[in-house]
Amino acid sequence: MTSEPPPARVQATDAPGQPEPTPRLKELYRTFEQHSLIPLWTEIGGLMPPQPAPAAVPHLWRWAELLPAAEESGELVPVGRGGERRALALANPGLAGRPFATATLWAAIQYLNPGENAPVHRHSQHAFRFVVEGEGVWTVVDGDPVAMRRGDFLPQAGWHWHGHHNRTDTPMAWIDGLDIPFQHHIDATFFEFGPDDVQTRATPEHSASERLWAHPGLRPLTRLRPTPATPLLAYRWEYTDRALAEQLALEAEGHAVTLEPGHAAVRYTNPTTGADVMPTLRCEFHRLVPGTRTAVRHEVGSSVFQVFDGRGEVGVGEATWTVERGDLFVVPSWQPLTLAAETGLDLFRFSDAPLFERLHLHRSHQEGHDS
Ligand code: GTQ
Ligand code: FE2
Repeated sequence: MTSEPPPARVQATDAPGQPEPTPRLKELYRTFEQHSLIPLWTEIGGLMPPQPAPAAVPHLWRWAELLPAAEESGELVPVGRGGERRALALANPGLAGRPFATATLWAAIQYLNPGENAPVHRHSQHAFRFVVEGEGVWTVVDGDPVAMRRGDFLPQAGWHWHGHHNRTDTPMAWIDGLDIPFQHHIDATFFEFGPDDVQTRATPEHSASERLWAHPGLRPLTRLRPTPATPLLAYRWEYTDRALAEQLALEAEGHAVTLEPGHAAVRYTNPTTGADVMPTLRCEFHRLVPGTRTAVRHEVGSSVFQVFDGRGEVGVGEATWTVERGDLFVVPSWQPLTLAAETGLDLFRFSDAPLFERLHLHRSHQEGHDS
């Protein structure tokens, strides 16, 4: 699923079982081209590989390089109507210069200077923000201002108006995740400009969405109908951190509650369904205790990880990297993944898994097990 030009036609003699490249056959191939026809027999290896063969490659972007690039953009590039956002997309080197982290996922670092506003717009793409450091920006979703701080996860489902404003005297950076490449490839994209300024400059501690929805196990009787995306606009670090700490504490007390020994994990969910926060994006948080190494896993679909805290070693496909706070890496489809914690290691993860599950295309494999 990329928009690259098609590869040059394989010559008749390149693939096994091909006919002799006689002048007559060459003439036939020219006829195919003239009539916009392509034979399956020259294409089948690329189109129907025995297992996923993603064009996207395993890749790491270091926070120590991303943040200065965003800061310099903050000095040189204004933010406003048209360009919409001062966001730098992670462009997978396997994806032909497109601003796509994987075949389906967009990941970017976004940056706002003190007093700046990112104008209001809405789009069919599902989005979220995740904050690895800093605070001071409010993202205003359908008029509801939502504070952004370290560790917070802020989903923004498609077709809701949103703008961002920095109300403090320090710049702020965060990461955006969206399903832009997916919606681009399937031609499902809609976009609309809103007012040039943000809808409100209010800076409440808690958004209306949190006041209505952020009470575990409790649901307003006026909101019993399931919605395809979460109505809760902020999942605060305080709760994520506590949920992970309690899993590990329970494990230490002998309860089998972790994903594997020393590996606690939670998924952000839609409180109206218990399913993923948005129809196209799965978002999770993982915590490894020092010295933990995960089993090697393969999964259909792709993921982006950001290191929230700690140091560790990551293996994706053939690549291994030492990672630290803020670093981002991608796991293309079916590439083996293993995570090893040097110190305690906290990782935010997002993926396109809901698409594959919905279409019954999901598969995973853990080396040593089947699932
Ligand atoms: O903040 O609204 O990184 O619309 C890409 C597209 C951020 C946003 C991105 C967007 C936004
Ligand atoms: Fe947006």
